[in-house]
Amino acid sequence: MAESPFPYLHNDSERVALVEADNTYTYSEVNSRVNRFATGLLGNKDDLQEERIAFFMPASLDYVTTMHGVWRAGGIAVPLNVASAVSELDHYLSCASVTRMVANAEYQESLRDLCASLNIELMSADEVLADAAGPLPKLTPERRAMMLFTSGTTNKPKGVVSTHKTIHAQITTLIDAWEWSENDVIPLFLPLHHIHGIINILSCGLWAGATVHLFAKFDIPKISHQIVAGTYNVFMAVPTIYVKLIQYFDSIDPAEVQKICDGFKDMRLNISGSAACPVKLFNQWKGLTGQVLLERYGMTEIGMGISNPYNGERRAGAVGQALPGVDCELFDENDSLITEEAVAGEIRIKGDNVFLEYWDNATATKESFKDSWFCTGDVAVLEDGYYRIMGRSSVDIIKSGGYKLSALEIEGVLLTHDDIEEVAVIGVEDDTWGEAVTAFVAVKAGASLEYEALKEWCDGRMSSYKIPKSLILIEALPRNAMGKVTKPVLKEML
Ligand code: MCA
Ligand code: AMP
Repeated sequence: MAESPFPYLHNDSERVALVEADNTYTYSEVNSRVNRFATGLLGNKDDLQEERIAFFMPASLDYVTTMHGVWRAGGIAVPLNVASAVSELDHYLSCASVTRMVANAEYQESLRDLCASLNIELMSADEVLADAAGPLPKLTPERRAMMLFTSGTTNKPKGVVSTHKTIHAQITTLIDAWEWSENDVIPLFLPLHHIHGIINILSCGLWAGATVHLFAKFDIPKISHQIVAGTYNVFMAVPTIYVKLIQYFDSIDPAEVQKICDGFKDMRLNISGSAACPVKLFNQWKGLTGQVLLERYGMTEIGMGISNPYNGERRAGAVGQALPGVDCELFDENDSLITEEAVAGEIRIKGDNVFLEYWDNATATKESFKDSWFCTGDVAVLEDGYYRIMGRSSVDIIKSGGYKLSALEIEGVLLTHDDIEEVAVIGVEDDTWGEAVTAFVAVKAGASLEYEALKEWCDGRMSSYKIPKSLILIEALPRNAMGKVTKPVLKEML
């Protein structure tokens, strides 16, 4: 048996844990595969001692096996974005000093050179599996368990490290708050290198003994088909997904739309998060499906912090109250606690749900805490007992379709283009993406640049969702007296 500090996977049973295409896997099948995988990873060691093991695969039995296998063997799981460009992967792998990488056969060829150059052993999940499960290490809750990469305001993404205690706190608060049970069936189509997919859906589902349907991507027709069949009772997504569903409804037969909406109507819960849910979208969804979206607020460093109530009023445009076990307060720019309602301040969070550290970056870790409060950089007000998010303190963070992007990271890549003299990237309000990445570019003397050519150039140099959605040519960037680009002026220009 595994000596895991927490029962991440529900007790061994014949209940279905995962559905992947036409295959179903019970909890006992998944558990025994995880134990064999952990045993294989260990080889002749008795504990991986926080070795960083990366994995590069879409939602699948192999993904779950790898994540839990690394945990049970005492390693740190480093799930990677399968849409990453090679240069981005290079950064993640080097930053985390990854030693082994598990990847599907289809990805291995494209990863081989990079892994060789970084001295990383590349293998498939099947190659790791031992014939039988052996003894596994006894782990304490304080052990580091997972590293996720997040874009901060600085230019390269940082590794956010959580311990088993962090993950336990992040899961259990949601199990209670959203009343997860083993009767739940949920589709999982979000990427599995972020909290939303990993904790809120996959880990909560598997902790509760629910069934999780795995999709490699957000495949609207396939998922709609299951919704019509009444397969799911819980649905969690980013606002862009609800927008895309509504756009899809406009493109199909109204009778079919009615069937899909009826499928949603019968669910016990629809959740929106990772980015602001516009009130218009909240109302549209309610009109179409009768579902009152439960909006919640979270961050890679804290898991979920604030949530509208499961039972009780779910307020449009608000994110609700602090979750049980999470301390949440607003602070002004002098670091003073705000005690009155309707005064905006930065959200700061304390609790077991808060991450341990940025990997190998003590300075960034120290700077992100004040008096042991984690400073989120998000600004909110408390109105009539409900938090409402007002925005972010940094213009250099963009939220596009639920992904947090660093404007500085994108600018850094664009500046390597031969024809670009200077560039500023901002997020512009957008009905589908929430914010759309927009690049203001001044070209070098005598040079010219077309959007399509720039987009093509970006392909392979950054993940596709970071590629600017539009290009605005400008003589010179507006700067303040200190020479710093004034991004608010660029926003005003639009
Ligand atoms: C895809 N594209 C995007 C995005 N996604 N462009 C901007 N922003 C995006 N987010 C572009 C592609 O580059 C491509 O462009 C075109 O759209 C179609 O790509 P495709 O992959 O087919 O799109 P999709 O499947 O419709 O993807 C949209 C999506 C996806 C499903 C909404 O972006 C997504 O899964 N977002 C969720 C991310 C997430 O889980 N975030 C949580 C992190 P072209 O055609 O030009 O090539 S935040 C978090 O975890 C915290 C803790 C929290 O609070 O939850
Ligand atoms: P990430 O660092 O990728 O986990 O993204 C976390 C960020 O997403 C937060 O700091 C917020 O800026 C944003 N976010 C998450 N949920 C919401 C929400 N419900 N409303 C507004 N912003 C949100």
